Amino acid sequence: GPLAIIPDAAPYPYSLPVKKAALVMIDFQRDFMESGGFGASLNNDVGLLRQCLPAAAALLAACRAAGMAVVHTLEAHKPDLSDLHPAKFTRGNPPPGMRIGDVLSEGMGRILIRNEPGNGIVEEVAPIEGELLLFKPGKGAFYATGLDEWLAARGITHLLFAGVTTEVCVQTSMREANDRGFECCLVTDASESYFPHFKAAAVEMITAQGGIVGWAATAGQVAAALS
Ligand code: TIU
Repeated sequence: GPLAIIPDAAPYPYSLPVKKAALVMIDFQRDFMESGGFGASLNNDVGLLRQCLPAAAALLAACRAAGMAVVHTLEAHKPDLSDLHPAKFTRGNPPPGMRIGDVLSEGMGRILIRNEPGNGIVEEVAPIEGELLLFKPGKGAFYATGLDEWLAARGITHLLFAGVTTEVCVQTSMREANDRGFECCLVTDASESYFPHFKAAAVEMITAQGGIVGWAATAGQVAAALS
């Protein structure tokens, strides 16, 4: 199959066998990215996160055009909370009304619950027919999702990562993938954090030491390699 090369990837050129690759879009959900959502209710600036949407949409379009597999994840729990550990439920001592499963608002519904309005993917990067949509109860995309079996069944060896937030769910997922033997590349401008210095540090620690977790490149560099 075709081999795309990203010569300017950090820390050195990244080779992407297009038919053995998937784009993993992490948690582009209204909960984290829209005003009135869960992230905003925790005093985070969702405008910062939204800065990655143009690059994320361009990346998604380029990968679709190349015929690459696409996976979307949502941080989401079952309505009965049976997949929610007490450690996650109680972390941070959230007051009643602000806990996972509570109703945040009429518009957003229950916090981090599958299929609630706030748990939908923002329209700029919404999934289309034929793409995998995965609910994930943890921060990493491999924990309790079946993602590794899905990728193995398709012979996928290379993963491009985009999404929010860079240092939490994106980095955790990329580290999980790296330990499972995938060649991973973070698409830096298609990922954002509520804390710019955390994003910068995450990119730096992923690519340090010869790419100890993987590579980093921009959406434009990926699109150029795929065109
Ligand atoms: N998707 C994801 O990163 N979930 C988080 O909880 N991130 C935070 O940065 N809090």
